[in-house]
Amino acid sequence: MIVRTLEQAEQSSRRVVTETWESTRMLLKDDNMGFSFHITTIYANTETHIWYQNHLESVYCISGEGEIETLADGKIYPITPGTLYILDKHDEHQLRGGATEMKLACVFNPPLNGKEVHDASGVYPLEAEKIS
Ligand code: 9YT
Repeated sequence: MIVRTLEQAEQSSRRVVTETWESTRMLLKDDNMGFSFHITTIYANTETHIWYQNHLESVYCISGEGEIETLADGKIYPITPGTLYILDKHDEHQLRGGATEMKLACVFNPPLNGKEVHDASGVYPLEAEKIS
């Protein structure tokens, strides 16, 4: 069995920080579970263009508020605590942090290696560098 705490993981290279979000990757490909699990913070009043062409992702909102817009149809969905959104069609989207930062629990299939950040198209590469 594997046991990790968010507090420990945040103090290690599992914490990846960008301009609009940060994410602590608590469970990764190396753990051989077939998925990865992350606790992500979307900073308040931000917008991030995301398009996981190589991954499926489910996202559960623990706290805070924001919204997601799916670009294919222009639909906007509010995100509040208790909301789960499921990107089952590799949906290209804009993720917006609201007045308060959002804490999200995220699951990726296939699992991330550890160091992924979005490229100019909002994509994560299929194989990124592992955390050290
Ligand atoms: C919700 C979302 O996709 N945010 C971007 C970061 C991502 N959750 C990650 O890499 O952990």
